Amino acid sequence: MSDFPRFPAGFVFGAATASYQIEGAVAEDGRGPSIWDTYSHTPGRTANGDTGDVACDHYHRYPQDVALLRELGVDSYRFSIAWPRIVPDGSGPVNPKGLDFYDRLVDELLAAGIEPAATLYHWDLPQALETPSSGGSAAGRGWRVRETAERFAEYAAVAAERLGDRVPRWITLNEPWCSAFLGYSVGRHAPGAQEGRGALAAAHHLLVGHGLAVRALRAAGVREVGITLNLDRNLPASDSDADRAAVVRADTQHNLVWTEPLLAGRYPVSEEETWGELITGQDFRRDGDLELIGQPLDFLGINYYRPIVVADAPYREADPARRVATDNRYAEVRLEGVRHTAMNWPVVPESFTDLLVDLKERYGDALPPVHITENGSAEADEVSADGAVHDADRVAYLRDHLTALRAAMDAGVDVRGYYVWSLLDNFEWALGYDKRFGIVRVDYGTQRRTPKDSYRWYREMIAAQRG
Ligand code: IFM
Repeated sequence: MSDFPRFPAGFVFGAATASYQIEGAVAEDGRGPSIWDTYSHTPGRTANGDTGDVACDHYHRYPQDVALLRELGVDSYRFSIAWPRIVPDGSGPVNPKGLDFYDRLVDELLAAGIEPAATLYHWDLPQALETPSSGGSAAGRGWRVRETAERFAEYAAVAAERLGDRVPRWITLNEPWCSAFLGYSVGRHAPGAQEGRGALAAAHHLLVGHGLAVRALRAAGVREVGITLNLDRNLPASDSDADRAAVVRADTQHNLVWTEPLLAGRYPVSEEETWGELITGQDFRRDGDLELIGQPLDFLGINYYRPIVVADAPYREADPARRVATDNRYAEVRLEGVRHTAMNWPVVPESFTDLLVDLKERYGDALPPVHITENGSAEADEVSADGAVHDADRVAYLRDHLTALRAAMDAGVDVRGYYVWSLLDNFEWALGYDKRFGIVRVDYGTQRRTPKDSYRWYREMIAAQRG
């Protein structure tokens, strides 16, 4: 017990999931289709053609999952609300049965003594907002257009109106980098577009949507409002000027594009050297946007998994039609000499400390209290003869990252909570069900849940804080 890192009284321990990754029941109780339904059902988009149609069947099994959380001893559970369950067409009529589901979930959590933390957007955009359905009221074109941000705020208001009396912590967006750049530039996430300018417009409109949703949530009187970013620790592959410049481009796109408007009231000074003419001629920004986006936050959510080693890879002028705003502006290099998880991500806990300390140095008092809203590892889990999953690598990952987090707190970063990713094995987006992040194993054939050794380690670690 003695090697558990120690956290101050009141520090929040939690576990996280997301709607499309666990719920299933995609055509039940009036839920509309999302861009992830369309994307995952498009041949060749996901590993093994996996979809979230059933996932962990959490929509029906949520009482069992809440019981697992209670047994784990967490203070808080971070889940996401599926926009297409609440407003199936993206705009227009609200679906009461969708709201009822989250109502039941929230009440079940509260009865178990667990504080709910709700994310409004974990990537499941109503399909009608990307591609209008015939007869529907939505205009379409996804996050490329400002109207989607406005519809998002309307949905936020509906959700907060119904759940805001019992859900104290609200997260507007999860990892907008993935929505904008993986979704509209690299094409590896829904809606699978490969555009340069479209991705930059999406990034901006996501931030506008965040700002509008903050207003809606505050108007509904919720207690705490924040946003979750997957900030990256970008390290140069060498000392060369070219690789260092590549780090500036990677930092701009992964981090500064979000943190500068959110925390410093400006767009990144390095945006022109990062995106060139894609950003200089932009017409999607409006007067007043920075004030909207930069409204004070109660907390900043940070998801951290790994550092990225970055090398120079200049813009490929040769193929202007497929200019993308991300992966041809730098290259990612494998970090040797450290363990890699099943995602092939390097395990470097010190980078977690450095990321947080650097953020504090850059933004000072403008950095709100931080919640680590995701951290965890996908491992090649095996079920032993005794039926257990002895996931020692995941245990080590969690222990070392919690220790690194504590080091950042000792260095002056105000961190208030930590949510492990994830409670359950789940649908890992384009990688399907092959990658397992859960501290609870899910047998997708039977839907049987088996707590892994990491679940027991986390439970003991939480108990040790209180004992
Ligand atoms: O599974 C994802 C989650 O949806 C968002 N953050 C990263 C996780 C692991 O890739």
